[in-house]
Amino acid sequence: MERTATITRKTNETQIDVSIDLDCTPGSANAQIINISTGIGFLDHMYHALAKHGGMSLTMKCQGDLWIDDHHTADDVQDSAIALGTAFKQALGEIRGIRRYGTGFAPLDEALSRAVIDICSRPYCVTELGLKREKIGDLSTEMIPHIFYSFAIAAGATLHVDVLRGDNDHHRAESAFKALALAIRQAVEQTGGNDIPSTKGVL
Ligand SMILES: [Mn+2]
Repeated sequence: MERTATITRKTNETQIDVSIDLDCTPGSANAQIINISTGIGFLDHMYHALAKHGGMSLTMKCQGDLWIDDHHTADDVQDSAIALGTAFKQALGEIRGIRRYGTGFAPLDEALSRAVIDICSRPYCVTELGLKREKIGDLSTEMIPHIFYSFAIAAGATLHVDVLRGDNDHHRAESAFKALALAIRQAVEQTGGNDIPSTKGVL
C-alpha cells in the first residue's frame, strides 16, 4: 500500500500545499522527487535535507503575500511545519507494521546532532539546539525549535533533538534536520508484519 498524502493548509494570509511519499529510499521503485518553495531559502534547504535523507518525496508550496516580501511571520514558518507533520501522519495512516522508534545521528563537519523519535500518538518535543545567531540566512533561529515542536505535535510523535556539538549555527541546524531525517527513516521502516507496535495494542 502506498504511504502518500496531499494536504492543503489555509490560513488567513497563506496557503500551504504539501505532498509526501514516505517510500522513496534510494533503490526503491519510487523515484525521489523533492520540490520545496516556502519563500525562505534556508527553510527550503532544511526541509530538502529532511526529505532527502528521510527517504521521502516531498513537495511543499507556500503561497501568500507574506511569503514574497520580507515580512515572514513566525506563524508562517510554524504553519509549514504543521502542514508537514499533518501530511506525514496522514501518509503513515494507522501505526501498524512499522518500527515505531527511530534514532539518528548526523554530523556536518564539526557539528553533530542526535534525534530520537517515537511515532506513538503521544506528541511531545524536547530540543536542545544551542543556536547563538539571531538568523541563519533569512530564517530566525528562534523558529527552529518551533519547527521541530510543530512537526512533532502535528505528526503525533515524541521527538527529542539535541545538537551535541558544533561551532557554526548553519552546521548545527542542518545536522539536526539530517539527524531527524535518519530517525524518521528508521521509525517508518516497515517490518514486514502487521502488528501494532505497542504492549497496549493501540497507538
Ligand atoms: Mn547547508
